[in-house]
Amino acid sequence: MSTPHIERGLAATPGQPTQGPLTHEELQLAGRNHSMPLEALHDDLTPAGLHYLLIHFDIPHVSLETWRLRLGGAVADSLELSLDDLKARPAVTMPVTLECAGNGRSLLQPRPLSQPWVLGAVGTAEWTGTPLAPLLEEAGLASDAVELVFTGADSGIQGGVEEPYARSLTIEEAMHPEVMLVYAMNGQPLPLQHGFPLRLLVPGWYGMASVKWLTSIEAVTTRFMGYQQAVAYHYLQGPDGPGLPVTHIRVRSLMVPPGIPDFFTRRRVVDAGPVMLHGRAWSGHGDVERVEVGIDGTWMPAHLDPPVGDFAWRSWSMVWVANKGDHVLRCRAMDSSGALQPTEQVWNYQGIGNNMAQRVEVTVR
Ligand SMILES: Nc1nc2c(c(=O)[nH]1)N[C@H]1C(S)=C(S)[C@@H](COP(=O)(O)O)O[C@H]1N2
Ligand SMILES: [Mo]
Repeated sequence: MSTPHIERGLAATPGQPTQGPLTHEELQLAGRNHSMPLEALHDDLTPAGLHYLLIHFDIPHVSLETWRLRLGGAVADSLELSLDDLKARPAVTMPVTLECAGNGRSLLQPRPLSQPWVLGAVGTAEWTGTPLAPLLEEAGLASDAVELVFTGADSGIQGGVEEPYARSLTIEEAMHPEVMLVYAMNGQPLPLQHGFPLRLLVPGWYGMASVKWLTSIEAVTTRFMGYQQAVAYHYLQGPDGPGLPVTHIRVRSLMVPPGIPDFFTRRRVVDAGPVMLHGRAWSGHGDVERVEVGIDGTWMPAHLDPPVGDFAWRSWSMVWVANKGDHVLRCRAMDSSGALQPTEQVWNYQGIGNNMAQRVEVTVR
């Protein structure tokens, strides 16, 4: 079977940017990893079925009977914990906005070949779990431990390297009180696709840090050099590294596209008159302090509601009096670190952290 209008194979070297049409490989990934429909920005919390999904390899099959979390390596006392052991520990429930570092990738020109996100690789769920720091204190980290390596039950090949999905945090990063081991999402057991039975949650960081299907935490005395840590997730200008590692979420705002869509093009059609524009804004570098809406290039401040939580988005709104004709709507946020979303693309080789202000084309009738 062939798909004549979709480029296959030849140009599809992962990571290599292209100006060409969407490839078969990108379509395969886009079909597996869905985004959050932007109309879900209406609600404080994203239902699990609408929350974006990113799975590098296959969803691993984990049996609860045999599953244990192992905490070992450079520690005084290794721990082996069942899910019941973890649930018996102090529990915290917290809304957290997760965003994939590749959100906005497909809008870059040229387009880095990977999961071709448009803008919906984000969601806010209420996560329940137990804080990590007390567990680390119980295990007793060795004085020469420098990092903790978090490993998932899933594995595959990326960049020619076969490995389980694994990421590390420095001891200091891992000891932050908001870092948790979570077993529930929106009050339900963690769904299979979101990491059942247990995942790490690193609020404020791009999603890659929140390792799903967690099986082990290992204290190590040298920096972890796994593929997802040392090769992937770097801000680079070309194929050769090292570049800066990707960590916290860059400030971003998104709007619910107003009016109604055309089925195929998704172009918006809006009736003339007052239109309530609204959306959400978030940042992993500080509080969102300002959101502005651009109407045909003129920026105006939006009204901000309080954040849903310390590590979750806040909603914004603005009334637009829409006149007949074609218009371009944009939104941009600024956070307490002084970072402002750019209006032009800031390109990088892996298509990471593209927080360029959203653009919505609208026809007012
Ligand atoms: N074990 C494992 N953890 C993982 C991943 C993965 O492929 N395997 N993907 C990461 C990435 S890149 C993101 S953006 C988030 C996505 O979390 P979600 O699917 O629950 O939204 O999980 C992270 N944790
Ligand atoms: Mo991601």
